[in-house]
Amino acid sequence: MFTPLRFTGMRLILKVCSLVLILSSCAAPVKPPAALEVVPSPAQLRWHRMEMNAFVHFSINTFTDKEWGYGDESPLLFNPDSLNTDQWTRIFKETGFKSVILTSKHHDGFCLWPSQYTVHSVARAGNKTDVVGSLARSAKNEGLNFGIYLSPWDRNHAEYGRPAYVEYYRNQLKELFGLYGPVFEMWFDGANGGDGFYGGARETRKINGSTYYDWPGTLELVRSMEPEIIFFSDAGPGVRWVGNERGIAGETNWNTITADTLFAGKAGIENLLQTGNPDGTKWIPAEVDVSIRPGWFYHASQDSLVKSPEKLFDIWLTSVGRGSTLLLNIPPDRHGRIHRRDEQALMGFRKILEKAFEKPLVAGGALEVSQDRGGSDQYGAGSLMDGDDQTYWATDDGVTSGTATVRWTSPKVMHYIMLQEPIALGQRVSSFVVEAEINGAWREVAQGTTIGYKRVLALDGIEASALRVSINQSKNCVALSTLEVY
Ligand code: FUL
Repeated sequence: MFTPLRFTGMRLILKVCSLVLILSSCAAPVKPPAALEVVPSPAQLRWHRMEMNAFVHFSINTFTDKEWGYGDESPLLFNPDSLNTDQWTRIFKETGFKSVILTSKHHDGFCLWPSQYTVHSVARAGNKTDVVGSLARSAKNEGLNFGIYLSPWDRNHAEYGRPAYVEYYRNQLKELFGLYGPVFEMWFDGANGGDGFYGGARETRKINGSTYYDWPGTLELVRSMEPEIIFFSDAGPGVRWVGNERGIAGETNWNTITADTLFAGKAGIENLLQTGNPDGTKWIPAEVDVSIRPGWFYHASQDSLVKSPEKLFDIWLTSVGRGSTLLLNIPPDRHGRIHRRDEQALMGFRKILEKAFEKPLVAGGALEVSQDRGGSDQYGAGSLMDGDDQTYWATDDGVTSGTATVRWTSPKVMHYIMLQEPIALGQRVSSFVVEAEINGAWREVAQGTTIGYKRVLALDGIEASALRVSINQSKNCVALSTLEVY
């Protein structure tokens, strides 16, 4: 029977339950870690996530067998007989590149588009195709971003070294951005040979790179046309040169650096560019530019020297695997096509990459961390292997070290470990160690300093039943978004 007393008791229980529910849902949510002072912009975050971009050096040098033309070459020499930018972008897309950056003008001053500001362009070439326009279209069709390299050093222009040249350079930027935008990255090359001949005159024109180009004015102009643009130069401000052309980012690789005393072309800063500076005041990550061949331009004599798929994979490990973005140059040949040897190397590289990182080893056993931030699952171990680099494990404020341990039900063969920090909050980790449980005993199998956007370390096929990552030092509380094992 249903008694009034029992009815009242039931109502009381229900009320208490709903109060508990309300209270628990009102429990203060755990606050995310505060971001560090220096963080990437949204455009820089997008750039990090691109990971691999294609670079294209194509110009009159392709036909004169030079790396640095003098600027007095006849435009008629530029004469590819089966130019096909769709072929380039198809190959780039298949390789996994997210963009292509083209030398619209190299140091010799020859323009790959019919610029209204000079006659030294494709307008007077053997093949008059507007290569910049054609590639911009092909890239768009493949869903690749488009970037522009416009050499500041110009050996063709009669006014190089004088104010009129800077105006010419800016007019060309306006022309390029107006005709071929959107442009995601602008490449300002720091090279300046210092001697040679200009505009046909055999003379030396020394410039002071830090003041002559008036970079702040040029950047302002470009930003007014493309507010989100990433500027590459030795010193950024969007991304910095990595300090070498061998495909090697620093094992210690800070995305931060203090740019005030740097400028494009400044000598003697290669080491600093490679490692960055933990106390740097700006987020200016390193971009790793390297060519698939010994030269930046195509030379038939280098057909046998195209980097092997294995070498390209090594370069991926020392660039993307060290938290940088890889900018790999693939120069079209004299036909205006990517040579089959380069295509084969790229496809082989893609296969190695896919095979190595096809599927992470799913932890069959426990995944544990030393501490969940505020005791909340949201910042717990589950975020490390969820395949989402936006969620992360974090410790309480002030706790600058911690461990994450993954256990499998049986020993597994392991080749790589991949770690990621949630860099939208800044870059934190400066020291970590990886240990593996092999035949019941723990042993150190890898160690490093920085992690950043992504860090991949080789584990050399060890057979282990558990892995432990110890973050020994972090700028503030520990935050890690990915721990995957392959
Ligand atoms: C250097 C240039 O001098 C090379 O020719 C090439 O363009 C490379 C990417 O940058 O500074």
